[in-house]
Amino acid sequence: MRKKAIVTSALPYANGEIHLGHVASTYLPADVTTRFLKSTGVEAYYICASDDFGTPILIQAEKEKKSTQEYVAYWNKRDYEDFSTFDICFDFFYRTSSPENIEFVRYVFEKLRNNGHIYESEIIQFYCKNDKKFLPDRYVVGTCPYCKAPDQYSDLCEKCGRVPEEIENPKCAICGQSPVKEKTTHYFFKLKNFGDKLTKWLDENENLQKDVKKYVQNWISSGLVDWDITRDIPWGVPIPGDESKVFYGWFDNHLAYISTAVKFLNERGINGKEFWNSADIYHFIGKDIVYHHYLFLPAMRLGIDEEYKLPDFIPTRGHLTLQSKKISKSRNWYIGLKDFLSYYPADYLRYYLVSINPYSQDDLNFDWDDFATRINSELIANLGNLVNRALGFTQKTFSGMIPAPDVYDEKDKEAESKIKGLASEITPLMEQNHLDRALKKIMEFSIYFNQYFQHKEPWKKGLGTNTCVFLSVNAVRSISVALYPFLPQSAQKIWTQLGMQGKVSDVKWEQMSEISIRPDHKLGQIAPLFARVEDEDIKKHKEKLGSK
Ligand code: B3M
Ligand code: ZN
Repeated sequence: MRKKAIVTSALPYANGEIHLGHVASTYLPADVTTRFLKSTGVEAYYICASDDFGTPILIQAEKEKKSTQEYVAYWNKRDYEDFSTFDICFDFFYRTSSPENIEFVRYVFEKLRNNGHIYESEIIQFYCKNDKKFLPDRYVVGTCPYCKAPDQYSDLCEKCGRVPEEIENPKCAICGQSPVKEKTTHYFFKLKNFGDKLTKWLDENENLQKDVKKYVQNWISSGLVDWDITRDIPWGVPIPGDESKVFYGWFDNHLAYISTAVKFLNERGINGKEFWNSADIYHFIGKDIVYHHYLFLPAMRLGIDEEYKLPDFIPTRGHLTLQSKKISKSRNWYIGLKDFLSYYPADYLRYYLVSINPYSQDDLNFDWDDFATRINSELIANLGNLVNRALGFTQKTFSGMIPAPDVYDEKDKEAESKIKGLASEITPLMEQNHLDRALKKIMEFSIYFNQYFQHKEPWKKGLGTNTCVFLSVNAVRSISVALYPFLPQSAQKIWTQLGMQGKVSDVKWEQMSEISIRPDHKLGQIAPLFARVEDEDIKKHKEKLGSK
């Protein structure tokens, strides 16, 4: 691992509100990882932007009779607010329609063209005579030529994850009529040029998930198709020399990872390009955009002579289902992030979504009852209980002053070694992206100390009481440090209740394994950390789903 890192999450389309499906697979894991990296002393920056271009946005802005600029500005602001409420802490959140990105995209295009990776070709495009428009991408629906799934957009099959070369049985998405075909000149990116280099990159990069690699390699060996990067629409990055046309959104959006990071860094007096090339690059994504991030993105970076290095990590996770059904906005089968956070604290959702989210392609399921059970029986009955018990007992019995420990018996020695070993137990899991397992370890640590406290029976005030209190309070401190990347607000509350100075976010990760609360330290003000999730409320939330 390098001492610098740039972390990105798939850029949200500036086209509708952020819901639980978005945050589970990309934003939350990326936020936890960045907080972790920072606390280990890595100079890490979490960079994101709204994805402003593309046909769906143009269609929606037209429907709402707004200018595209106005439309995307609204969602850029709203997304950022919602993310902030969820404690997703970007170092910089910008937009793909920024002047910096537009300039960079055009620069990359020119360089690719000079390097011989671009050619022009006259193609036949769907055209709707009724709407008098060319119909790229989402303007056309039809059957996927590969897996035969019906009702797929012409730019991505949601069933098999491939980008169809030509959709079957096409219909205009605006009016439903069958389109005709018209000639137009487009630019193509020679993806075919990159098969061998991509294979080599995939083979050599040990950090990429094996199962994802495997199916990407299958795509490569079954033959890559050159990529049409032009759109005959008025909303996008204008193509140099042919300004009536724009680039396809997937040509420009991932370049905003670079242009946004570089702008941010340069403005802080850091050389953005140098930083990028000496940092670990992480792109967190959901599995529906593997094709774009494992083929288009690296091929384009290879095509500009790796002027900006390829990603080191592309953590890829599955989709969230809701009550075991596919999320759908039109059927009101979704939960907006903003709504959710008006019912429960951010940390409840962070806890739940990390817990159910393995580092794999498996889909994960949000279930209201399971959410309630986990919050009540894990977060509250285990962790909240330990904090309250250890600190409450110290408050009551020692007026909040930590007593000096007496001699250690076997149990105490074991407890002490649990604290000292905590960091080395969790760190590898964090580094390997197994955030769910790392969180589970913290919860096991808390279970252990609940049992330890129970076993020592300090309320009997016998010999060993002081040691029990001393170690238990230090264990609570360890939990606060370890929990910080996952539940930043709760971690800080614990920190403050412990009477510690400053912010837990400034404490180094490794220090979770120190026993640094000394005798005579005074605790802060104690209060319950969490409130129960009530059954009646859960019932109401469930009833809301699917109703209009
Ligand atoms: N805007 C969102 C998606 O397809 C898309 C991601 C862009 S990442 C460069 O999930
Ligand atoms: Zn039409």
